[in-house]
Order: sequence, then C-alpha cells, then structure tokens
Amino acid sequence: HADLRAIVQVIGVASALGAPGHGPAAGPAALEHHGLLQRLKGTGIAASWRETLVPAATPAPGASMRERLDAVGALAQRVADHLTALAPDVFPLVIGGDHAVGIGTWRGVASRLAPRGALGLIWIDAHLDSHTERSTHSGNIHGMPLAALLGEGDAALTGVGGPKLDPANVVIIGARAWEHEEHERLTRLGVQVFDMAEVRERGIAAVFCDALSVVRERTAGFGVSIDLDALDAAAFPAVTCPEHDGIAPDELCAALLALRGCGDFVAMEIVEYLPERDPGGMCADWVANLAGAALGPSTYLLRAKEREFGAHNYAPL
Ligand code: 5AB
Ligand code: MN
Ligand code: MN
Ligand code: MN
Repeated sequence: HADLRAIVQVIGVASALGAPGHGPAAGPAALEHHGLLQRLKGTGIAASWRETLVPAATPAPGASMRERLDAVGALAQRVADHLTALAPDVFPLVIGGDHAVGIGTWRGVASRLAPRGALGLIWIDAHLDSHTERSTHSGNIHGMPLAALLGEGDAALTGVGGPKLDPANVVIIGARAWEHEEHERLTRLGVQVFDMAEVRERGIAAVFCDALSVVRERTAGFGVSIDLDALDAAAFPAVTCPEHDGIAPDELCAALLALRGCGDFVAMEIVEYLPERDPGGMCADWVANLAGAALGPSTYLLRAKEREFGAHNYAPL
C-alpha cells in the first residue's frame, strides 16, 4: 500500500478578498518556498502541491460590499469545484489565504462526502466568523464564512455549491474575541463553542477529544479548519487579526496528533498566515508542524486497512 501515502494534495488559495489588507494572498507561495511540502515528506507524508488558485479579479480598495461578496462567492465556488473534482482517495490540505476561502473548502468537501453522509467540522479560531453582511461591524468578509457554511448571510456566499453544514455537527475551539450578533447566531443555531476560557481550564487535549466526539457522532467524515489566529499572538504573530492569550502552538500540535487515528478525518485547512509578519520563518515552521502532526502516516495505514477489511474505523495504531 505504499501508494496510499501519496494522497495528500495541497491546494493553495492565494486570496485576501475577505481580509482588510492584501497580505494573506502571499501565504501559499511563502509557505511553499519555506518548504512545507518537504517538511511533510520528512514526516513520512508523500504530499504534492496540486495547484494554487488565484482570484480571477480583485475588487479595488473601497469597492462596495456587493462587489466584494460577489468576488468572494465566485472564488469560493472555484475552490469548491476543485475539491469536488479530486479523486476519491485524495486528502485535501487547503492553504489560505484569508478564512473566507473556507466557504469553498467546506462546501466542496461536504459535496464529496454527501453520497456517504454528513460532514462534521472543527473550527479552530480566536473568532467566531459568524457575521453576515448585515451584522458585521468591520465589513470584512473573513468574519462571515462560518455563518455562510451554516446557510446564513448573502446568497453569493450561502449559494456556493454543496450541502450546508448542520450546526449540530460543528464546533469551535479557542474563541476569545467576538461581537454579540455572531455569538447570538451560534447560540440560536446550537453550535457548540469551546471558548478559550474552557481551553485554559480543561486543557486543549481534553477539549479536542470532546470536539472530536461531537463532529464524528452523526457524520460520515469530518474536517479541521485552523485559523492561525487561534494560536497565542506572542508565539504566532503572523496573522491579520492577532489575539493574545491563545493556544500554545506546541500544545495544538500535540492535540492534533489524535487525528492520525481517525479514519474518518477527510480534509484540513490552514488559513490567515501573513508572511509579512514572519520575517524569520518561525511561524511558517509552526504551520508545517501543525500539518505534520495532523497528517502523520498512520491515517493512511488506517485507510489501507479499511480498504482491505471494509470496516469503518480502527483504533489508533
Ligand atoms: B478571522 C471581527 N469579528 O468581523 C470582524 O480571522 C474579526 O477569519 C474577524 O477569524 C476575524 O471583523 C476573521 C472583528
Ligand atoms: Mn480568526
Ligand atoms: Mn474583536
Ligand atoms: Mn477565522
């Protein structure tokens, strides 16, 4: 089954359409040049960089909300289309770009999974990303992707092809900065939020374990979206919206190791990397460590066994 380890494909999305500045668009190229792929290979993952998508058009600074929503929606549709076109064996690792790319990632992943069942999602973020164009204070669309995935907001975002996520199958980890409208939306929908106070009190490992059981219970598979601002800003400053008192990078890496034992872990996304705040490449190293922790080889060995024996899940190796 040597070939099974060749199934991680990286899809870069060089977009800052949802962010206040242009910086996050440089994320995929910077991480590629810093050797993300080589680092993954070094941990036993034969990943390949499939392609990096670039927005077809970027609205001028000061463009209307309408124009920006349409541009984000069009790019998200392209991301979703690319993901649905992947061969069934491929495990996608999407590299942003700002978090608005997540609309495309998770609609696309949910489409791939739809014949087998629903998608669960762990959203690791300092923020809730659950505004709509009506409730946003900043006007920045990277504060809206989770609402859109759940079916709330402008049709340009909610109409991206693929099933809506069921709020019962979504959890957020690490939140510590939000506006009341988005918090109320998630409460009304019933999305479980493990906020930073809870992470501090119980530890990331315990919280991650609970999160896994929620997103795996009623689903055919689940994904993990990592907004790098979930990490503590002192340890990981290279993001657009840094927030202090976050998750320690090494502790998140340790928690992500649990994913290696999950045969139903189907996709991963890492977003909001801002290379201009990472001159020494320290944060780029953490990105590689996070991906390597989650995607270590045992996931693929498990899949090989699943193929051989036809069962649904195996205990971690
Ligand atoms: B990110 C804020 N809630 O709406 C807003 O980085 C921050 O994808 C959004 O989590 C942060 O602008 C978006 C203040
Ligand atoms: Mn965030
Ligand atoms: Mn805030
Ligand atoms: Mn986010």
